[in-house]
Amino acid sequence: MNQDGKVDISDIVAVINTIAGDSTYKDTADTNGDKKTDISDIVAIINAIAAGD
Ligand SMILES: [Ca+2]
Repeated sequence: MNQDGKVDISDIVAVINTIAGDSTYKDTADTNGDKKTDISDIVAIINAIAAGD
């Protein structure tokens, strides 16, 4: 999500920052592709981490 090649806690932080108004990752924060950046994207990241991606 934050383009560092890994899916980890830093991606969750990036989504939280995006929801809070930080535009740094606004183009990539929509992890699950539903056109919104919200808690569902954090869940998607957690699922990806849990799946070992
Ligand atoms: Ca989303």
